[in-house]
Amino acid sequence: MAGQSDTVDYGGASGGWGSLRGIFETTAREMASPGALNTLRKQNKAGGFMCVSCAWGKPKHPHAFEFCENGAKATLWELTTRRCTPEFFAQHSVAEMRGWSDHDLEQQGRLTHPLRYEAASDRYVPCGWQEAFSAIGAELKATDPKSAVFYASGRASLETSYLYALFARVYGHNNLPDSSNMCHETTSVALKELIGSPVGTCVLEDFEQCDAIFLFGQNTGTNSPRFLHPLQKASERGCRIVTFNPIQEKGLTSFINPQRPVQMLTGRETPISSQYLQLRPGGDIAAIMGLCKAVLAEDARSGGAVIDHAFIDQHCTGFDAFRAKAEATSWADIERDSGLSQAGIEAAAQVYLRAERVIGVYGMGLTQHVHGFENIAMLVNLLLMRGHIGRPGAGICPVRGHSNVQGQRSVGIAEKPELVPLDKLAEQFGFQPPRDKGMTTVEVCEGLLEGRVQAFIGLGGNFLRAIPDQARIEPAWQNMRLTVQIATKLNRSHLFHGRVAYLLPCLGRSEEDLQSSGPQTVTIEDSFSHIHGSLGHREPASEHLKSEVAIVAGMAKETLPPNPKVQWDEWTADYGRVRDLIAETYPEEFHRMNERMFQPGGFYRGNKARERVWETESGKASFTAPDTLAATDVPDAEGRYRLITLRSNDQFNTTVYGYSDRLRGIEGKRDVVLINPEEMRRAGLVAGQRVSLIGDAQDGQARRIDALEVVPFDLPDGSIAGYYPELNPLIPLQHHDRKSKTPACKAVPVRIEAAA
Ligand SMILES: Nc1nc2c(c(=O)[nH]1)N[C@H]1C(S)=C(S)[C@@H](COP(=O)(O)OP(=O)(O)OC[C@H]3O[C@@H](n4cnc5c(=O)[nH]c(N)nc54)[C@H](O)[C@@H]3O)O[C@H]1N2
Ligand SMILES: Nc1nc2c(c(=O)[nH]1)N[C@H]1C(S)=C(S)[C@@H](COP(=O)(O)OP(=O)(O)OC[C@H]3O[C@@H](n4cnc5c(=O)[nH]c(N)nc54)[C@H](O)[C@@H]3O)O[C@H]1N2
Ligand SMILES: [Mo]
Repeated sequence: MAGQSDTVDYGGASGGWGSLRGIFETTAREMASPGALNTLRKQNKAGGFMCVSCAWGKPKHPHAFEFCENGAKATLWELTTRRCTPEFFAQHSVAEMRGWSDHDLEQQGRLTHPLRYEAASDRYVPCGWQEAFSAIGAELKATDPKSAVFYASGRASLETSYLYALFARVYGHNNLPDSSNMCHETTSVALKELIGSPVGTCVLEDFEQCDAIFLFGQNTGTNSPRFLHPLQKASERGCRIVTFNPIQEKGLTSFINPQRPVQMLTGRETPISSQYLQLRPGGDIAAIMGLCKAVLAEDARSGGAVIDHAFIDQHCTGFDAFRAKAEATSWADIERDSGLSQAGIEAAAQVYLRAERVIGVYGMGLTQHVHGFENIAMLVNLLLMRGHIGRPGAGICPVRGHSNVQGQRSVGIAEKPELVPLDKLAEQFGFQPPRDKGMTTVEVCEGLLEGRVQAFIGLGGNFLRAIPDQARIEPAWQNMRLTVQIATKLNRSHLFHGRVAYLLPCLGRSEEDLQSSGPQTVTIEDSFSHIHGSLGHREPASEHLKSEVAIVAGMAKETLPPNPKVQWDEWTADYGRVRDLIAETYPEEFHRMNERMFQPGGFYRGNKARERVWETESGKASFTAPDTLAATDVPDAEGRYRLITLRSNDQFNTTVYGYSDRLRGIEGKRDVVLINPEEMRRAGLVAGQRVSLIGDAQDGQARRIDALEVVPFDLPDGSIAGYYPELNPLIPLQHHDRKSKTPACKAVPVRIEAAA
């Protein structure tokens, strides 16, 4: 293990003055509009708008300032006074802007006008909305619907998402991948198969009752900072928090709550994790197997008093095969594949054994692996052994990413037709929905390389920058007939375009959405399946912006034949009518949506697994025996490293706010490769040296990124880390979770090449 003394200094605890400074610096950097800080006070409160950052739950009794440093950054990013106008586009060709960084593209500010790509000048030029809708409709009508893709980044509201999915199906395809395909698709597939629920089983209140939290591969301090408050309270009342992560992330080690004046003044930190296990990337199957093995051994010693055998007999399948597998797995193999010691794992198992109520929390550290499914299946095994699913204070808790990514799936954005009530849609809208499977994100990329994708609509996001093997896909992108991007700010995906291309600017969630019936509310679903109304109050960034609902409806109307049951104009005029449609399609979850949407804390959509009703094939919850202990299928080799691609504290996905990863002590740069000092010495590297990373997937494709600075960092042997999205060209397209096709952005096989 690396020595810690000569690695970079992490600075103090997460939260604290650093996070407040972060907010004020952002206010200045974004040149936020007047009153922006006041707008932040309405964030995540009934009657206000719901944060555009992460999907963490919104409590019934919010704090005076129910937002975090990164939620504030996301809002201020939207409220910038900078504008990216037609004059800007007249000055810069598309080819020129391809050389710009992600930060510099978005730093141009909010898009103000609908734009059409003009090949002769290689520029975006302003156009009218109706002109754009008519041209898009004409192109789509001339395209085979099966070759069109409607992508969604997980931010658009339930209302927009429902209409977007309806548009796709009436047009004739299920090609509705969303950012979830790169994120928690592993969750949607694994939890559905194993416990019958595609989403987590916990609600916020469970964190007030649990005795132990096992936390795998989720960087709370950066990616869901409001979760630090329940973690802090849990830790203070004696709940044990055991963390498995190759990196000692601030926030998971200690926290100073910026909402508590005394703590701010004294600087006294709350320790968060009671045990921190720095396992190898891809080592979770082995680590959890070790935990299970220790629990099984204790059960045997105690004559069956430890495991909840009654629960297993009544509710589960597959336990005997799983137990046989765990007993047959040696501690030597577990230690090798996890990178942890037997003693460390057994100490963690003691916490599990002593706890009455356990929550398993996880993020991308489990989902973004070739065997991400098995990672989650092992966590389910661990929880099921003592009946920790379907009880208050216990459960499985995937921490979702985008603020409405879970909700988009709930209302029909799904490439898997079996997840959607197609018969109901057929009856509601009088059409024959397509029944064939649509494309996932990875399948869209494969289709692009093979020339099978002809049209792409992006409802937000930055598809071309977020995907793996980016450098291979960019050239293929241009063979498309039509590309449409609906966005708030300029990004790299807009610089690659089909033969006909439009860039359509939309309102942000904090802005007033005025339609003919008045100001409109939208709704979103958080990680805990609670639905919240969101009302924007800010003046729109430009008078030419349209809402996402209006843009989707505008395109649909020009594409589809008239149908009296499909009333795009009426729905745009009053989103309440869209909510009535959602309630009709999904009555059990969304009944009386219009009345319930402003309930404090949101209304609960319900979860059968929480009630121990298992909507699986067998009608029971499943134990599984994994075939592998390593989550990657590229074997270890001399000089081969497992690369983790990471988010900094100063970015939201491909949106790079700035260059300060305060919580990891990395300032002013993102072109880095983090590696432990011992590995540096072995490889003959020195701090500050420039190196290249070379893809090592052995698939005949050349992949490399040059000029990365070596930064000593406390990481396990054999692993290195660097930033997403800059390193995405190193991730092979076929390096994805086998079952869900979620790209495996962690444990990517690479070599280091030092310049001669
Ligand atoms: N500020 C901010 N907030 C965000 C985002 C953002 O970019 N910025 N993005 C949003 C989105 S879309 C998402 S999906 C979430 C993502 O939030 P997370 O799920 O936290 O995802 P990552 O930042 O990729 O971090 C994954 C963590 O897993 C660890 N890890 C890596 N490999 C392994 C492994 O093999 N095993 C284990 N146990 N751990 C591992 C890493 O060290 C890191 O701490 O955050 C959301 N919130
Ligand atoms: N290597 C690597 N790759 C990854 C990951 C990783 O951990 N490592 N993580 C993956 C994950 S978890 C995800 S979710 C994806 C993210 O993939 P995406 O969701 O596609 O990407 P974002 O960066 O969130 O999209 C940013 C853009 O969204 C637009 N936008 C912002 N707000 C709005 C809005 O209100 N409406 C509209 N229409 N547009 C808006 C802006 O124009 C902005 O440029 O990346 C994935 N890729
Ligand atoms: Mo995500």
